[in-house]
Amino acid sequence: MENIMIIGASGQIGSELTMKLRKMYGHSHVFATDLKDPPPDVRESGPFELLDVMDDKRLIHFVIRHKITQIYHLAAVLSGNAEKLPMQAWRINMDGLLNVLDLAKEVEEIRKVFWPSSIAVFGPSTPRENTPQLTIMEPNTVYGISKLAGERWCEYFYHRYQVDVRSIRYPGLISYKTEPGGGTTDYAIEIFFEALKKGSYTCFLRKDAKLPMLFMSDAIDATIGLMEAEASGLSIRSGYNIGGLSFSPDELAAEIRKQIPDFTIRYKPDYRQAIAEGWPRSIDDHVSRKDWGYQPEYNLQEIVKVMMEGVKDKINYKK
Ligand code: NAD
Ligand code: AKB
Repeated sequence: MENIMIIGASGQIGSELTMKLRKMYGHSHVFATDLKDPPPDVRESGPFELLDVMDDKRLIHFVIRHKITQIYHLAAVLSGNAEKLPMQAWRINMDGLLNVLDLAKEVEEIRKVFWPSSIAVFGPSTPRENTPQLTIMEPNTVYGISKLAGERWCEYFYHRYQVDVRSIRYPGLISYKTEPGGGTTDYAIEIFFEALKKGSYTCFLRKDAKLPMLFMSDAIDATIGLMEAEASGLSIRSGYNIGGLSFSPDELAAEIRKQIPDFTIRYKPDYRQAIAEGWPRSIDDHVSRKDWGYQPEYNLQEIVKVMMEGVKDKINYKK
């Protein structure tokens, strides 16, 4: 029997991953934790506890008390916010991960750990089109540096202590349930809320800032797919590349305009444009497809359709 702990369960990914894992493993076996309260469905459908991943003593008590066998460690400071407080972001992103890896090394019952990396591990010297799994990695953001160091630590713990840690380099994730946490790709979510509320949006990236993106349900399926894969088939213990689709703000705006013909977009790039310029424009994910059968489903048209419906419900849109 599995008992699963999610750290960062109130965030954009955690709030959806928790619900999916509860359906699969039983509601009482998926323990959600975060520094802040979760959305009502997470709070009401199973156990939730306020917990700081920096508190290693409480962490170990929690794991032993609930006989935890798998940890999904999602808590982090994302790219945009990390540039505002670099040292704080570094501490949360690194010490949080090291607490979890060290715990998994000490507690034999913990069989598997998931920790997300990001396309932010790449930098301006990386080939930007069809970015390979193995390539030059010289990130120039504190978030990217913390993700690259995190990948090195994951691989180290796997080889040195046999901790079965698995990781994906997520691209920008698109969803409407929970607000995104302060990243560079957040524009691709905000745009839907503003389009429906105001009919216009001011984008903080340039119109041609093309980035790899993925719909949340594809990201959740990929995460669980990787965690359920046979360990013997996994050739990567740093972070797996996964792609999906790639688009720029003006391509997304054009797709939204098919549903809201009067929608207008202005461009006012800020510090996040420089972050986007150091990231890949598209991703080569053939290693993930080969090792554990990664296969995303949603294209841009489908994402826009589902986002429009979801955001309308969320804001009680009436027209
Ligand atoms: P988020 O900011 O929405 O959620 C993170 C959650 O962690 C928040 O609920 C926050 O309260 C919690 N948290 C922060 N500090 C904590 C602490 N000390 N102890 C416990 N909880 C704490 O972020 P997200 O988008 O859900 O991302 C989750 C993970 O996925 C992060 O590691 C992020 O870097 C990675 N990722 C996300 C994306 C994306 O597009 N969302 C892309 C690439 C990688
Ligand atoms: C961010 O923009 O910081 C995240 C990411 C791609 O890691 N969405």
